[in-house]
Amino acid sequence: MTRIYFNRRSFLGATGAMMAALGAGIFPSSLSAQSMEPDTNIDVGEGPFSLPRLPYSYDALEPAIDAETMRTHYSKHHAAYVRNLNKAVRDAGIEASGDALDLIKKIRKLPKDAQKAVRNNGGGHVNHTLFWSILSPNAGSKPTGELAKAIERDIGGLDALKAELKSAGSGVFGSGWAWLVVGKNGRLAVTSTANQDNPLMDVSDAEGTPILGIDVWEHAYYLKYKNDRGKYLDNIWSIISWEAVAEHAAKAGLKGR
Ligand code: MN3
Repeated sequence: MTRIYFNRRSFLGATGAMMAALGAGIFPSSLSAQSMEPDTNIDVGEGPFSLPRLPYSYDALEPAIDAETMRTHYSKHHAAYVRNLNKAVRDAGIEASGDALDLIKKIRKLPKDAQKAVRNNGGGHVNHTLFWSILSPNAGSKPTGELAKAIERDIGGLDALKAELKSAGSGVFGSGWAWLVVGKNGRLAVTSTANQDNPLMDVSDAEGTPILGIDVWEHAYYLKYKNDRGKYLDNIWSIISWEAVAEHAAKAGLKGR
């Protein structure tokens, strides 16, 4: 089978210029890592997928998330998902662009023996790419505009949203994610998934397009919070970039009133 690998070199130039134009520290508002500048200092093996550069330093999200957690989470965990995803498509001879989101939407169509690896590692890659993009040391305190109106309309306000996401995150037994999604009806909803599942996966029970995801794997909080997942879920609001969430919401088709 022919393998088509994304040519990293060809987009480094264009993406570098784009990132420079956007200014450091701003993620393009796409779930696709393909449009982001790759971190070439961390080896993720041969293949179409690259690790998107973290747009802030490891200590930038202190005190909500400590530097050591960020370093390990990004350079070890996320990098391993990308490395293992590259290996999975290499081993199975899967044709893939550098867009992991495309791949995880059609897991059922992949060779049987590759499905589990793509589900776990493709999900891990997509989920963490979204996660880094909605965190910011310069986070605003509140959603504004259409997003704020939709949170009021569909969830009952910001406090209700925080409570629902905390409940969803606390309710995940073991590892997983709590999500704010835009449903097919253009409205907001809170949901959760186990492991590295993403609501956009064809194999997921959850539905919708994630615009805010909170990692509730122990590796996301254990060094600082130990077993207190609830405290981590309370503190994360200080570093949520509502601007980034609003950009994701617009792309996901959030309907205004
Ligand atoms: Mn994680």
